[in-house]
Amino acid sequence: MSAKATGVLNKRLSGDGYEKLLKINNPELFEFIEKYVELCNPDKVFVCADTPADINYIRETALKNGEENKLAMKGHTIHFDNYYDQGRDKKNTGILVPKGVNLGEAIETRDRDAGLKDINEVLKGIMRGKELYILFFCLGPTNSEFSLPAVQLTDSAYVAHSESLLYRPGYAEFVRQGAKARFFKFVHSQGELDERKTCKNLDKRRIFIDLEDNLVFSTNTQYGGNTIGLKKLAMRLAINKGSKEGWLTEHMLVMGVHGPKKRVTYFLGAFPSLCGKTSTAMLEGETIVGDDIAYLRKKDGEVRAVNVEKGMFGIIMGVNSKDDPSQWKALNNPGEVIFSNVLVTPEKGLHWIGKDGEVPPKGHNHSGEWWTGKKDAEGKEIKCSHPNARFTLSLDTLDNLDPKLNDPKGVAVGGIVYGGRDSDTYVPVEESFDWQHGIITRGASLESETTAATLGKEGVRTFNPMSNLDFLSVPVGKYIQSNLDFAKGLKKAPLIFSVNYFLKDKDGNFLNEKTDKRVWYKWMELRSHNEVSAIKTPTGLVPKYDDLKRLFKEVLKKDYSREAYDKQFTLRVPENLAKIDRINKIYENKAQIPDTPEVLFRVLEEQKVRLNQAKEKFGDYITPDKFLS
Ligand code: SPV
Ligand code: MN
Repeated sequence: MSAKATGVLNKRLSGDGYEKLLKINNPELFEFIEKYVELCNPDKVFVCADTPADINYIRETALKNGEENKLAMKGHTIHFDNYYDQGRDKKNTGILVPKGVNLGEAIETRDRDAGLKDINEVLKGIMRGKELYILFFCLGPTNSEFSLPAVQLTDSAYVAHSESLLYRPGYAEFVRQGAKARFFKFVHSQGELDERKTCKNLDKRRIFIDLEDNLVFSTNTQYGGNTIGLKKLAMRLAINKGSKEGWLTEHMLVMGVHGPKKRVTYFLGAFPSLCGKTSTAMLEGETIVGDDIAYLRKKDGEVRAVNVEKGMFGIIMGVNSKDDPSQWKALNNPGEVIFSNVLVTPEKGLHWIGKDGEVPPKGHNHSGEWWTGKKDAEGKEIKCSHPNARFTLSLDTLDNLDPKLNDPKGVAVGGIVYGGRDSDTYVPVEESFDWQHGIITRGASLESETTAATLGKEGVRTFNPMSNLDFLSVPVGKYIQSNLDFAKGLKKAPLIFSVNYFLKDKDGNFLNEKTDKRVWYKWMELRSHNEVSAIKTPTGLVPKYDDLKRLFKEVLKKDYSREAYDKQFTLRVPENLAKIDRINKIYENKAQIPDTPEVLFRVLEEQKVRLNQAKEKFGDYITPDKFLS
């Protein structure tokens, strides 16, 4: 390391911070830290070496500085983000691209030189009067081919505390790897705070991703999706790295689905935010490995996957004792949980949209003091909690945790599931014909009606390939090609399915109950072992009525009627054709997506031909029995 770096850091690090850093022999790390300590100019710098005392310091500081407050239940704390900082800020998030690089307009970018100049201005002196926390983590299990070391600089004890729950500690890994370590870097500052300890200067909100330097900047925001570097910010760096090295970073849950004779088959699931991803990962009777982000690698002809994280930053809206028993238990017992943007009652209890019981008439929430009927500056009624309100906990507090969470080899993947908020097109569960058909007609064609997880209007159907569009750092076409190529050399590719939890009838009523999905996963598990047959339709392979009837009885103790099956599994030809037209148009737009693989158009065209043939024979709406040969 340079003499200058050691000199500056020796002077500026508090307590034994400098000694802790010296144990890591990595000049790049020192130079990085020195540069941003000098630029951001904090009053104090704390180095976290992952000891219980260090973690406790972060936890206590978040309380002391008011970013979190204690609740009645032991270990529970509450944090608020600014009223207008409640979701991922897509508008102010951009990949910094050097001149001449074209990622396509589907991906938000900024000119790299201009972006770096701008962010350096914003960061100048931003931590004056504050403490900077330096933290080390490992993305993926430690001691594994999947492990990626990462360092976070932040002036938010809340962000640091959240990360200590969500990620595996990495200080020891940095010490072990020394100068060899290639790591991701994150610099975050919440900027000035108001009296409620929420961000004041939202106009200076920036989330800039510099792929050249494996570095992400985030300023003047607190919402976890914008600030927790190792979450969605690291995804952009990992997608770029994996695309060069032949592995994938996906916005996917990882779960163990429990089949007959104690067999466990691992499934991955990609869903846009607020579309049932966490509730799927937490499905009753199954076990959770992860609920948000997975790395996928090929090993000995198999797809193996790990959860990048070890905790959960889950949506709390709708969590209730009946539908989500494991989450309910974790959120209603003593233990370390950070709640954000929910209602705190005068007794320091909690309430949120969809929780059991009555909504208390008053308390305080993300809007400050709150009462029933309160309206915001735009005249919109403020609910007791924000729809994107969250809870943060370590997965080991859950009673349904899968034992393979930290397995350095990851889990073997039997199936991949794609799902979105789709009220009128796809049937509740369907298998694709093969990997290519699945990647193209499920993953690459994924659409979803927008939700509160990102800022902006809700309920608009949007294109979201693999539910990963917000996090892509390579052109969409290239990313799809990497997904297509990933099956090369596999002994048996995982099966690819679509699910749709949001299908409605013509009157706008949901056709399924929340718990029905338990049956879909059991069916998929059996399919992945070839233990049930299926009906071939123009769009894929759908379950047979008798198999579902048996599974509904076994899993849910419910009688499943033929009428319900017919309604749910009717092939909706016009809606499917309209979807293909929409998707084709998106991929044909070269300004948006410059490099769509030709095979995508071919596979969609073949599906269109099959749909039109079926339409000629059976009409617009076709029950599955028509396809039984
Ligand atoms: C999501 O919105 O997909 C989340 C939460 O998982 S965030 O951290 O905001 O990305
Ligand atoms: Mn997510």
